Amino acid sequence: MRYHIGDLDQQKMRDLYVGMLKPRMIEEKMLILLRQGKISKWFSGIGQEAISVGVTQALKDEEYILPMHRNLGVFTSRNIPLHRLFSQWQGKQSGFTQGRDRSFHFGTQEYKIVGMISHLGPQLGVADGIALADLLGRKKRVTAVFTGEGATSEGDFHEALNIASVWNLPVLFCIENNGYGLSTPTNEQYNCEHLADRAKGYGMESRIIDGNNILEVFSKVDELCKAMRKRPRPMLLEFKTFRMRGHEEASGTKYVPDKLMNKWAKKDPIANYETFLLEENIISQEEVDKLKEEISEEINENLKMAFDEAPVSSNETKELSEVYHKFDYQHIESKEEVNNIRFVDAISQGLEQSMYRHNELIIMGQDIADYGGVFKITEGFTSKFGKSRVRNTPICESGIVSTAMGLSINGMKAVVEMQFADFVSSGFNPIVNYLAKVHYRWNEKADVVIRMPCGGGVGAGPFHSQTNEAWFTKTPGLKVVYPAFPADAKGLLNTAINDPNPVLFFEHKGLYRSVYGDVPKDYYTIPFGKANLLRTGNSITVVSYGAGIHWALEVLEKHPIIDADLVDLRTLQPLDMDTVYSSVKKTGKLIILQEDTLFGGIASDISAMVMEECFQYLDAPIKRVGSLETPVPFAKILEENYLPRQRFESELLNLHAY
Ligand SMILES: Cc1ncc(C[n+]2csc(CCOP(=O)(O)OP(=O)(O)O)c2C)c(N)n1
Ligand SMILES: [Mg+2]
Repeated sequence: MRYHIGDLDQQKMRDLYVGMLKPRMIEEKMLILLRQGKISKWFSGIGQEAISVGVTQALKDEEYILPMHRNLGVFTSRNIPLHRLFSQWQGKQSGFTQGRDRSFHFGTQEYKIVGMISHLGPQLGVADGIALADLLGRKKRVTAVFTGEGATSEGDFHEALNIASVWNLPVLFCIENNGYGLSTPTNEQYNCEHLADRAKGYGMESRIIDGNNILEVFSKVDELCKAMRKRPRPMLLEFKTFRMRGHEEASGTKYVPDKLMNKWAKKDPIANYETFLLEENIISQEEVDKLKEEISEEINENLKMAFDEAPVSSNETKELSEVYHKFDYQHIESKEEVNNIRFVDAISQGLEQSMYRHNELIIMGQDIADYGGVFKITEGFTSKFGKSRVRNTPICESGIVSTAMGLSINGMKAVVEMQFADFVSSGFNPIVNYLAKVHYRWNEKADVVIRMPCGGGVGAGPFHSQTNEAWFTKTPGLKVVYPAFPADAKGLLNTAINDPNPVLFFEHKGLYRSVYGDVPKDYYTIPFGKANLLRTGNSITVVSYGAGIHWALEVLEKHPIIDADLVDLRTLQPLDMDTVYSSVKKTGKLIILQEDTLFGGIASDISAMVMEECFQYLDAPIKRVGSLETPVPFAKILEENYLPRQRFESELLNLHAY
């Protein structure tokens, strides 16, 4: 291996050596502990240390770095006390996830490290968001993110690079090409010579770097970072390296040809560099021995601390209370002056007033800038807030949701407009796995609202009509809001934007231009988790939300004989069951109407909870009404039969007569 010293001083060269030595020695210790059954899974980065260490040392402390599962050198280079890492791996309290997630699956604002989720790819989009926040704040910083060559096959890789290029974000995309993704060799993973060649397709620069040569890694990355801080732009780096151990320790390396293993063993980044430093008299053998002794002592002392720490205890109240970030709801009362406006105008107003209120709020979505969005909710916004805050995005839901996550990590707020709620399936992974779980895992907030124009009755067929709230009410960590009236829509949207938790905000398209209401002109908020009793009666409780509320109102008006409580849930998570329970205790009968197909929807859960809580008050079986168990059909006659409007009327009459 050839080393070019360039203008590096001797101290820096020693720092790079120590930087690599530490993760190597920790790993060697871990391999022993693994064999003794004292730690669980281990993903080895042996042989790849030069990349983690070289990149991290080229960054400034205040610059974010997003490592993967083989980047122990990132964590040690940021000088995290080792006992905290060891406690993390043992699932103990002073680890970064308090036993809630394993290995390298954590982040820490203290050390500006944002760890991975298992799904690999979303990490790249998160880096985009962090870099966007820096760029908008004129911070002149670089964000570095790692990926293996295997994960470059994920759509998230493509989306993140494309976004970074279109928006000129200072992200250093670091591919560690180590020959394998689990057992899959590179020739079964991609079909181009170098992954770096892909940069051209995205319109960005790239470099190929010898990932086993620490001086090359550090010098090149250092130079590129300096250039990117001056002139922000993304950069794709392909580090050529090799995975010297199994995917994880238990899985072995049987499928790796010996020849390959032997070839790369000769390129060991630490052994070669140590020889070089000794030969050049930059370090002496005594110093090497002493360094190893010191590191070994540090490891042993810190290991003892971690082993001495008691196992985590399980406290149900604590676990449940840390799924969501604490939100101090501030009630802002609505003033008296109102305008009679449409549902769609109320949302637009709430969004606009929130933009004035929160300078750190960014809106992202397809065609939302000058075009104003397909429903014209952000029409005129660019002239008020500029295109850097009202951002047209490429068509890449997953990448943009991840970008929103990154904005939040770096101190901003984001609203993402799904063009249609149906398309959220393309951004599903980061929502349910990243945003939803990040607070529980490592105490980080996901200050993101996802606006969901949803619902049927508009003759739009299977892919522009769904009301898919059940996909999200299932997932702890998300809040789900579903207003039925303009005034609620505005107040709840304002609250959603104030709330630092991820909120799915459902807006029924059928209500957009058909429902009017008196909406207070000024800014105000409405609390989550408070249902609205729209009508009061004594004989039946009707529970619904969204368009279902309007259908229920119609039917109840048609049948004045039915003396019903009508409960508009308004938010599905949190869910105001107290209002439902007290109504059912009064009426003794419950019918729940949801627009979505019935199976697995919120109506089923409400029904089950009422059965558990109010069994002795019930005078009739609880009735659930929903759409037919089919996709949403296009033709009017089919859709009318699909939707539960008519069935609701007959079921309500049945229940009334019971
Ligand atoms: C979405 C998803 N698919 C599959 C996996 C299982 N998996 C975890 S790591 C990995 C291999 C990754 O290979 P690469 O990106 O090259 O990184 P390396 O492990 O080589 O560092 C696989 C298949 C996963 N975690 N997430
Ligand atoms: Mg790999």
